[in-house]
Amino acid sequence: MFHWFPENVSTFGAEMDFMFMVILGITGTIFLLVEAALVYFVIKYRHREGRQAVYVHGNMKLEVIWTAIPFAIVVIIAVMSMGPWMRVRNPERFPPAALTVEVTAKQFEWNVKYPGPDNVLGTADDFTGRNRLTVPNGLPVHVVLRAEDVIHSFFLPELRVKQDAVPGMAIPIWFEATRPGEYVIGCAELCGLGHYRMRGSLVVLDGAEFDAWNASGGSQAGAAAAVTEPVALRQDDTGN
Ligand SMILES: [Cu+2]
Repeated sequence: MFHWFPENVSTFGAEMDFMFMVILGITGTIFLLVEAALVYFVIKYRHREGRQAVYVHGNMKLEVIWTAIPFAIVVIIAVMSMGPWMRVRNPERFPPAALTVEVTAKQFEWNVKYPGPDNVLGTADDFTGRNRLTVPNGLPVHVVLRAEDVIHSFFLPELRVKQDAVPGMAIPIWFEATRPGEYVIGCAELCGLGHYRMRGSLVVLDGAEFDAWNASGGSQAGAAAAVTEPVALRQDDTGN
């Protein structure tokens, strides 16, 4: 097994990785076969004095075969992906949220709006944070993804989450972390000159630790708080 992925700390990460390996196995095998055939034919049919080219009009049988096989492969991949895709991407099948936050991408930062101790977004105890998303471990978290300016892509490599943030849209996603720790938030869509520094941290806290953090309005964000201290809720950030 290859170890080119970051450690998986997502409940659905193993399914994602499995599908990735299945598709890579199929496409990788076909790639090797095609390249081998290419090299073979380049050598076998290389120029030789006196050899005439042969005119081939087509071969119905071959064409049917090389259309039917890829079609079957694509259908198999689609059927295999359907379950994981629906579980991860269909809002109607999201597990009930323990926490729902709004993440708004803009050049070049991630702004997070938390519901606060009452766990309801859009109330007086909401608070915000910048470039830092703090969530509880082992509980489903919903994120409503927005963008202020251009298309960004919200990427949590360790959680196997990647979703475009599109201006004018509120896109729901979810994930559930399986281990406390600090992970990466990256922007996976070239969004301007500062794209490379559009990074943040996903902080996964144990239940009690998260509750304390949440009850204090995000003020105990830990040692890294100096960099990404929650800022006072600004009216223009909320869009309402
Ligand atoms: Cu971006």
